[in-house]
Amino acid sequence: MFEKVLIANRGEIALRVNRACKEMGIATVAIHSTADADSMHVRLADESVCVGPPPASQSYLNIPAIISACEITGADAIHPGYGFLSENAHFVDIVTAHGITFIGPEADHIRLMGDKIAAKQAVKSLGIPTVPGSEGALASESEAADFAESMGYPVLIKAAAGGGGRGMKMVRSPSELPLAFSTARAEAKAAFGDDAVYMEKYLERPRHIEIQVIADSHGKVLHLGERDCSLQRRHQKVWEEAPSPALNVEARNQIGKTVTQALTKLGYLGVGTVEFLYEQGQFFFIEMNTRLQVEHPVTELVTGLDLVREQIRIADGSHLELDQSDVVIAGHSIECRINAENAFTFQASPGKITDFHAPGGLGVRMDSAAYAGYRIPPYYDSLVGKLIVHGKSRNECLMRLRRALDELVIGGIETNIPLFQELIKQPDILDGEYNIHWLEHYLARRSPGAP
Ligand code: MV4
Repeated sequence: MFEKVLIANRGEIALRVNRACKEMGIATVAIHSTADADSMHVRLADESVCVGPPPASQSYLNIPAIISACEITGADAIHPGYGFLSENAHFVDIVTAHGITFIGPEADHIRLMGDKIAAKQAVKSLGIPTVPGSEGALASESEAADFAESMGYPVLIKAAAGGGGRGMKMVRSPSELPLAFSTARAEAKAAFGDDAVYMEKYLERPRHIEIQVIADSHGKVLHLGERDCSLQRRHQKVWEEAPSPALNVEARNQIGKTVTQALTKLGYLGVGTVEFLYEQGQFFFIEMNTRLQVEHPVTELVTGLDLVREQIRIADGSHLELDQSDVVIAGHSIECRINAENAFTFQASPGKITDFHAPGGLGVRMDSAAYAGYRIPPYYDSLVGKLIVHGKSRNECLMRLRRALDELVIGGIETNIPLFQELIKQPDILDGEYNIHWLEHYLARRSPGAP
């Protein structure tokens, strides 16, 4: 087993990885920017190395500095967390070339899934259902028009190098197509340096359902059920739950089997998430994420598995110790992403946290690097913590979440806690009746500027 792991991240996920390492008897190295010298992730790790100034491009994305930190401290593996370098195939190549283990998928699989056109073609050929659309990149506006005509409007133009909602253009009618096509191309070129775009039938009211997978280096691939991440604002997830209120055991087992068979054929390694749109009982692949995700705790709470420990064991060549029949989805879990932002305008609210109390009790987990006196720097994302709750039933989970939200204290900054206190009263939320547009629709109707 690794003796020392360098955690190439910050905030709550750096603490999450540190916890798994400590439980496994592995020493840890934190990296940090000059803005994060007083951070909890630095205090809790065994050692720390400053890798650069506040901008992430010069610190948490600074590959030479991070490799140097590994060599100085003698770390034998790197855990990238999520974001930053977690899906950077070039980084994986460099780490590997230095004789350091990257705790994550192989570079080739990261590269494949980063190209949304190649990813879709690959998973389709492996039997995963995809959204009807162009087979590859659109060669011209007239080809785009022909495709849209044959599928029927509305259609969506997506960037091959995009993902996560970046570089999408919806087209409702033939007259909108020429401008949408040229704008999508130009924006893709400007944002990603690659103007390749593809087209899909636009699904009007789907849910976002993603399947968690885990694969060892001995060919065993398991699925750990799904997460419903339909409640999003501007492509940022706000509330995630497992299992999805929309799936039954048969639907879960069927899509899970399709996904594990495909990823077995692909030879996938590590944890991953296969994202689908789900509409009228059908799944349509959209993207695959080759990293540990922010919302992984809801899967941990319903399966009882430690996903980070499993990532580390898999990277070390260990066998997954369970079979698919041992994976049992027990009870229900919901995660609320607590952000430092105004609950009505969503304007970021960095600054000093004066009071901090994390809720506790049975079935309540708070993953956060915050503490009273901590100053949230303005350079990074606004996530202050994740409140994750488990219950035997969805109803028990909701009751516990309501209680935990009332117990949570974060003073000195603005947070979106009031939004969750509102959401948990909405009949559609209580009934699990929502799709990817529910939250934006709800927010647009909310009394502006309230309270
Ligand atoms: C779609 C879609 C409708 N039809 N594709 C947005 C992010 C990216 N991962 C895929 N996205 C979408 N792709 C087809 N063919 C609607 C969305 C979408 C969305 C998806 C998941 C969660 C929230 C969303 C919000 C708006 C649009």
